Order: sequence, then structure tokens, then C-alpha cells
Amino acid sequence: MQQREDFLLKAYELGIIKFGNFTLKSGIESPFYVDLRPLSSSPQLLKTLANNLLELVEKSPFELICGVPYAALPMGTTMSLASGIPLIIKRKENKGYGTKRMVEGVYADGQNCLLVEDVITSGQSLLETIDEIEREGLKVTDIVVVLDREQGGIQKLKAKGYTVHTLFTINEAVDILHKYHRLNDAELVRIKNFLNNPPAPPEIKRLALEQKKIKHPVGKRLIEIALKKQSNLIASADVITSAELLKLAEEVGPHIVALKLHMDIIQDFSFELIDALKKIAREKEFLLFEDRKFGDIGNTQELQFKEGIYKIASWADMITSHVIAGEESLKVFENVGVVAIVEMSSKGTLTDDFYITKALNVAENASNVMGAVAQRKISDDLLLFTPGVNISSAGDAKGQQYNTPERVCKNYHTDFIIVGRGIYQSADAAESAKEYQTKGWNAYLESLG
Ligand code: S5P
Repeated sequence: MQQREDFLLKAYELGIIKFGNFTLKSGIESPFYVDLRPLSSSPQLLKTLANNLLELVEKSPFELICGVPYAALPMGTTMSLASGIPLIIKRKENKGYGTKRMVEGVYADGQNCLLVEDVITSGQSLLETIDEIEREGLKVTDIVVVLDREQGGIQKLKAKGYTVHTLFTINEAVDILHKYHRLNDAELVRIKNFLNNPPAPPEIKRLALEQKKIKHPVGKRLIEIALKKQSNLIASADVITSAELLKLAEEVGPHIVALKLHMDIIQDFSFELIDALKKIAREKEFLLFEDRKFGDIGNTQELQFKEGIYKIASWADMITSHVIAGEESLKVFENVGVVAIVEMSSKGTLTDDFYITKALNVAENASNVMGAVAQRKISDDLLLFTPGVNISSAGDAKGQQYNTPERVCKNYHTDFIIVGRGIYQSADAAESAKEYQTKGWNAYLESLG
């Protein structure tokens, strides 16, 4: 007991808990702020912490240790050194090429991995990490946490069958600091009040879509439609005749925010088709999204956008474009919402972390870019669109890789899911669009915690 208290007091001196007025990410005003990262600046304390955590899991059956990135990485490492139990490292970003392994180190299928987390709040980031680790074939039964903020995270994990070991709850930590006069009576009352009656996050913060600082009028319109229809679904209509396309648009129309098109695969293209599509889009309230994936110098892109058979500029609300030719090349897309291709869904894609960073830089600097296609949360200022979504398949034989709506919304914090074959190849397109709409929207709401 004394040893735990000593540890907490020394950690407090390092600045792991601060008292005052803090605005949390959720918008809630909190009387304290917790950040365990300064612990790495004291090797001695880190060792003490590792020993304390190992004691807590003495009887647990783990064969590997993994710290949730980044704050718990040094904790996991120190526990590994102290116990002789091997460490594995969970990547936060992936390399985007090759094997796309999310967990580094030597491990075998079915091995039990202990997860180490610094602070648990809602449990969301832990659940995301568990999901990644289990996808690698590893087993997770036990989790050890330094500080529980007592905001429901532990209950969420227990309900899913995991055993959670906690060194301190926030109530215990506050009591110890009060006992040793690091907190006065008035501060203690204020903090206990906050802990006993946690305020709800400000309503405006509830919907990330509303929060996004999207200035582009097409982006604003898309958000408006999403909130009204309670849908973050974009159907990808990769069919090859006008008749199929119009039938699909009618069927999925009520459930989608946009219909994504590859107009150059339509065998019998005509402007009657465009007029009919525009009519359905108006009636059923969705946008027309031409997935042209431009990727040339500005002058050529302008001709491809405005001229040729399709005259995309005359009818598309949104288009996709690669950003490989640089910022200037994007200026030619006028009166349309541009969605930049920043990361692709296919196996072996060249869009690694370096590419993504540079592509994002181009996209964020172009005022007509309203969003990006990617497989992960990349920017607060752009809407995120994620293709490669399918409930019943893991991929195709041509490199496509699929995730579920749950995974892309909760793990990758996607705003809009893009579903092609999952809908248009199903027996009942309307029914499956409805299913993707419900699954996508529920997962999106849950992703907001
Ligand atoms: O990285 C990407 C980007 C896009 S826009 N991966 C993709 O699959 N897409 C598009 O999304 C692709 O061109 C296709 O139209 C759709 C996915 O279709 P599905 O049938 O695999 O769901």
C-alpha cells in the first residue's frame, strides 16, 4: 500500500495529474487533467510502475506483452525487460505496402497477449487495439491499466469478457493526493462532485459531422443530407448499362447520401441518362459523385473534366482526383466538391505513410477539396470517405481488401462508407442498401462514444 502511495506521490511531482480547469476533447470542462507520458522521464519510477503492474497480473496466463501506442509503449517495454516476457509492438500507422502487418515482433497464432494501457476512459482505443491484435491471430484475455478515469471503459471491456486489472482509480488517486496534502478540501469536493455527477458532453459535440469545419458548399450539403437521412452511405454504382444504373439509383436512392459513378464504364452513355439520374437524385435527395480519379497536369484534367463525351463538369456534384500532379493541377475543378485520393484500399498500394502525408498536404491547401478517400482518420478539416466496405467478403481476387462498416467507422473514424458490390450484386439492392445504411450510421454514432 505504502509503495503504491509513494509511487503516486512521486508521479504527481512529475506532473501526471494537474488540477485546475481543462477542456477535454469531448468538450467537457474537467477540474483535472491526466497525462502519464512524463513517467518515461524517470527510469526509476517507470521500473517501479512496471513491477507494480506485473504484480497485478501475476496469475494471468499471458505469453506476450503489448503497450497500447503511444503512452503505454515504454510501460510495456519496461515490463518486458523486468519479466523476461517478450514484447510485441502494435503499429499506429501502417506502412501501406507489402504485408501491411499491424503488429511487429515474433509471435505465433493463438499466443496470449497482455495489453498495457496508461489511462482508460471510454475504453474505445483499447477495443480498437484488441481488435487489431486479435486479427493477427493472437488471443487477448487480460488488460492492465495504470489509471481508470471511471467513465465506463472498464464495464465495456468486462461486458466483452476481458479481465481488467487496474492500479488506481481516479477516486483512489485523488484521495491519496488529498491525504498527503497535495489537494486541499475545497479542491477535493469540487473534483468528487465532478466524478460523482459527470457532465454530459455539450450536445453540439455529439455529431462529429456537424463539428467538422467544412467550408465547401458541397461538403456542407452532404453533411446536411447525412444528418437528415441518418445515413453515411455512398453506393458505388459500378454497373455497365443505363438501365441497370437507373434501376439501382431508384432502389438505393432513399438510403444514400451520394451515388458514386464510373461514367466511363457505361456502354450506352447519353445525356438522357444524365437527365434521368439528376431527376432521381433530386427526388431522393442524394448527390452525384463521379469517381473519375483524375491524375494529370491541370490543363489535361481541365479538358477531361469539361470536354469529351461525358462533360463531367456539367452534371457532377462531386469528383475524385489524385493529387499526384500537385496543388495547382486541382484548381481546374470549379463548382464541384473535390475528394482527394490520399490512400487506396487495394493490396500493395503505393500510398504509404509518406505518400499520405504529402498528399494530405496538397489536399488541405486546395480550397476546392472537401474530403479525402483513405482507410484511416487523417484530418479534422476534411471529410473522410472509405471504400473497400463489405459485410460478407474479405476481398476479391484482384487486390481489393474489405472491412466491415463497424471497423471503418469505429477504428478508422470514417465519415462516409462507400459500398459497391456489397449492394449492387446482392439479390435485393434496396434491402442491402438499407442494411448498410443502418450498420454504417449506428457504427458512426457509436464511434462518437
Ligand atoms: O482506394 C479505393 C478508392 C476507390 S474510390 N478503393 C476503391 O475500391 N475505390 C472505389 O470504390 C472503386 O473504384 C469502386 O468503384 C468502389 C469499391 O467497390 P466494391 O465493389 O469493391 O465495394
